[in-house]
Amino acid sequence: MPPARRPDQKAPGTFSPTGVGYEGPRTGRDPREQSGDALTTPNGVRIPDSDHSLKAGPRGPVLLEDFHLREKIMHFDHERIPERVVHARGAGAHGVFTATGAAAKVTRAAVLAEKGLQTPVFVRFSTVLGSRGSADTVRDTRGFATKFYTKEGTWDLVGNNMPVFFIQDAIKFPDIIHAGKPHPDVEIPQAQSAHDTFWDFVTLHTEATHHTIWNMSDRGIPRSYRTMEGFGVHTFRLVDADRNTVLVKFHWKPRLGVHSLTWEEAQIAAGVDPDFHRRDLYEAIEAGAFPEWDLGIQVFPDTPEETFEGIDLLDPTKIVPEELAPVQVIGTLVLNGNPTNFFAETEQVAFHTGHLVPGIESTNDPLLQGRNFSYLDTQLTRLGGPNFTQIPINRPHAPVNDNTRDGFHQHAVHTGQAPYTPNSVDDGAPFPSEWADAGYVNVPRAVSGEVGRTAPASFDDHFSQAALFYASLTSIEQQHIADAYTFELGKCYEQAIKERALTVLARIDAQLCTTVAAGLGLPAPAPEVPAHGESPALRQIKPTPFPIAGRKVGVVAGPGADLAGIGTLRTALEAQGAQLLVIAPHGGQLGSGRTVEIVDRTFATGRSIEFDALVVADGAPKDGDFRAIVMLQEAFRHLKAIGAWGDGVEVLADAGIEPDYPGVLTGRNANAKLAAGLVAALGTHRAWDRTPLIAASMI
Ligand code: HDE
Repeated sequence: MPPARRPDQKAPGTFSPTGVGYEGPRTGRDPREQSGDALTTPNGVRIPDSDHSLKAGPRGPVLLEDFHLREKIMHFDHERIPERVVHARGAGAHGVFTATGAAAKVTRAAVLAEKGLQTPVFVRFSTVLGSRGSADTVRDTRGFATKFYTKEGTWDLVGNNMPVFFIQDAIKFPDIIHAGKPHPDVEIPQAQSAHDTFWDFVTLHTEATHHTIWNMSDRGIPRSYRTMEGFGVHTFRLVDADRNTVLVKFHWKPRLGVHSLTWEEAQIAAGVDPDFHRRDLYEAIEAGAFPEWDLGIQVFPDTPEETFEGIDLLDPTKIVPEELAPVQVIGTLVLNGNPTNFFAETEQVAFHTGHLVPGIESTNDPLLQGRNFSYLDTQLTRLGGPNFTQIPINRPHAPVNDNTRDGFHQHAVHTGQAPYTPNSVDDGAPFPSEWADAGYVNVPRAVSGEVGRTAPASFDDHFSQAALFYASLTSIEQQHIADAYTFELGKCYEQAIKERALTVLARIDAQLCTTVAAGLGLPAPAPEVPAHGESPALRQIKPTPFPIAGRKVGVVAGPGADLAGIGTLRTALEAQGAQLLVIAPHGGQLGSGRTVEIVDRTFATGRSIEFDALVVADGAPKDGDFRAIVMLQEAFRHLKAIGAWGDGVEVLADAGIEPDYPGVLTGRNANAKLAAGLVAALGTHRAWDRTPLIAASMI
């Protein structure tokens, strides 16, 4: 028996660069950060010249004894670490999570239960398939991973922007990812699902059907990270102080609403601005338009069957419609800080589904159980060893006294002699906690069953919820899905894969199958759609207007433009947190004296994809510059609000846009009425009633 704890007992101190109680990279000062004015070597030796290598005479040769040259190049040679095997492309932000206290009924986790408690967080958004340098706006699932630095240890909620996954068992993860990644012989295509191997797999392995239709929907091409929902996907178990349990699903609901790009916009952005989402997040935070989400839970009784209304809660290919189990808000996330250094924070952050705090537990979802293994394992290769929790962005904000020792990149200088328990040498420290303070103490549950590579029978239903999803959407969203399947399957070469994909669509919706078959020039198989419900909550297009903070309006102007009118519009938009950018034929400024407008974009640097609305100013050039015309036509085709005042309507006419078309706002002056119309139009995201016009014309 180790000796009892003495009142003066101290645990062996854990030294780390910032030590226990570290408050995060934005507030803490790491003594090992760069300091002093002088340029030095990594060892702190001041150097007079880092521009020329040490040579025998000005024409060389370079001498081997130039240790500064070798040190500098050696470090550079090793600047890269392996990119994430999935979710390599991402963007991160700091923020704060505030609990409403509503979760106190179901969990003892302070981060969720303690009313008003503020917990620092770091969030990383990502695509899945592309490499680190790939474009943001490709059609793909998006990662939505949140690290909560709670006072009870770190909790990671590693979710996606879609509530279901391609597979029901972690053992299939390498298969789906190998199928989705570029073909191994040529490494083409980058960051795309529109190729044979992806469609080969998802049509053979039909449990992928539900996730695949989410990818083919507008959710696969978000407008912004700020306008994405997030989902924990799996069912988790929450435990209260009396050890009562419930099962829950986590939802992040964006305050700005859920919005997407159009497919053409996404494709243009991938070329014109591959950093579209990364830039949007950064700029919104810099502008003070802090993105916000409510965190909600769907709560289910923790029954032995682990089902709710017949839906298997352990099947990650299934949702529980919000109409059956409403999402109850338990807190709010605000992202209010950009990273200081991309590599140190966004690249090195390491999430893990097994990072759970007291009051939040895993379930037997076989996908989650596999993830609980994978996320630790992957960091060994990616971050070079087992000490990655000592990297600043990964450090817990709770005291750490873990008895782990040594290993690659060990930063701690541990004191004491007995990193084991029980011990008497260090007087027994550190000490195990009581249940009330501790994590990883599962509520007792009976487990039994025959060993076997099996799955529940309910996991065989692969189509009913894909059918439910499609049936729940508006006709505009449904058309986008048909367009996406037609495009993606049209990019496949193997006829057999296209035909097999149609047999899958025949089990989702007859009209969808017929439309895609027509696009591919193939016969549509007979429909076999299973019984399914509907969940209108899944729609993105909703009648209620959304806040417009962070939206951008471009005003096409020129040397003779009505600058006072531009000022009026800017004031109205900025009052709502939106931004006005002036677009002109050349850079510099417009006007003179006290009435001056700085040109934000020129006809050369501006493209329609950057703007949520375009307005032509009175006095804008009427020279038919094709770049201005293309910009307006694209925005019009993408259902964006279009406006003009004064003789700006002539420029619209050159682009084939008439004042009476839906979503077109014109007026004699840039007055309050035009501004209010613009604000209202931005709040609906797009002029959806223009859809039939666009479908019928080739503008
Ligand atoms: Fe991941 N996933 N995943 N995943 N995942 C990774 O971990 C894995 C799954 C998700 O911004 C990797 O640190 C397996 C579902 C996000 O750093 C890796 C399985 C969901 C991120 C890994 C899944 C996710 C990852 C790669 C099947 C949504 C990015 C680098 C059992 C709920 C986190 C890393 C970040 C990253 C494995 C399935 C979300 C290899 C084995 C389901 C958001 O560990």
